[in-house]
Amino acid sequence: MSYKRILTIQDISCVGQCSLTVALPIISALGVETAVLPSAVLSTHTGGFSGYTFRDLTEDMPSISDHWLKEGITFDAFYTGYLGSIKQIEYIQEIMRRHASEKTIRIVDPVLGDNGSLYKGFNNDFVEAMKRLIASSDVILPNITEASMLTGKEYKESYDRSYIDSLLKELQAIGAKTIVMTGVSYKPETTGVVVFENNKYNYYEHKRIPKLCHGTGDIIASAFTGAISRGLSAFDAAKLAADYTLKTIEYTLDDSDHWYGVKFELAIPYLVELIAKYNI
Ligand code: PXL
Repeated sequence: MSYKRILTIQDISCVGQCSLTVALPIISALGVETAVLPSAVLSTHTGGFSGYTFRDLTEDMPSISDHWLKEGITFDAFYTGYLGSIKQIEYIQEIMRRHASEKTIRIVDPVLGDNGSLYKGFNNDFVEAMKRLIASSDVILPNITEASMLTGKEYKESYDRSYIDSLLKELQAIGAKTIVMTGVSYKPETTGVVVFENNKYNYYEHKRIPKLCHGTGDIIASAFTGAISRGLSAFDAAKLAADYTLKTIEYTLDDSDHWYGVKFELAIPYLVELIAKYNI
């Protein structure tokens, strides 16, 4: 059985069920060694808590990478999420060059915002820097808000296929290769994920639960990263990740106090069942 090691670069939100605290368990549960490079440490995520702390770890990155270089450490995949500074994005591009092998895939979740607005602390310069990271990646996983910010196109809540096609085209123009667009919903009862690869559009449509849940973007990107690292195609990895994410929301629905994240841990046995079906 092949065994892969990936590096994920995103923040530690100490409380809040997002970024590294979901990526590490989910990718590990899929049977992939998960090394981490924390971009920042926050007391909580920024989506609904106030007064959170924020320690930027940008300047730790070069020396961590220097040590890895001495040890000859490389990774089979990189997966970036929430990043702490523009300078950090430059360091990450260098890290991706230094610690790659020929087959390494670079997965970028361009974490910028949701529901039509940027997350707190991000601005236009940050969006521009994210575009540069996208140009040097193999797979990106934007939601519609992120796709609209990256392309400068209007954010729409209801849309048709031609709007999605125009976002995909513009993302390609900024250098995106495979695009996995999350939260694409053409009808009120369903949502799904678009996989645009080699100019081919595929859509996995599934039930939509009309509730906005924090952290689900990180959950779908983490499950996708683990599954593609195990050898699934981008479309199969996206399907597995979408099915798992839906289940994490279902486990959380009956608890209105649990507003800051989803109970993804309860659905880990289901995730393991999903990957086991592939016999890899
Ligand atoms: O889930 C994305 C995310 C990750 N990390 C931090 C965040 C958010 C979204 O709000 O605030 C710190």
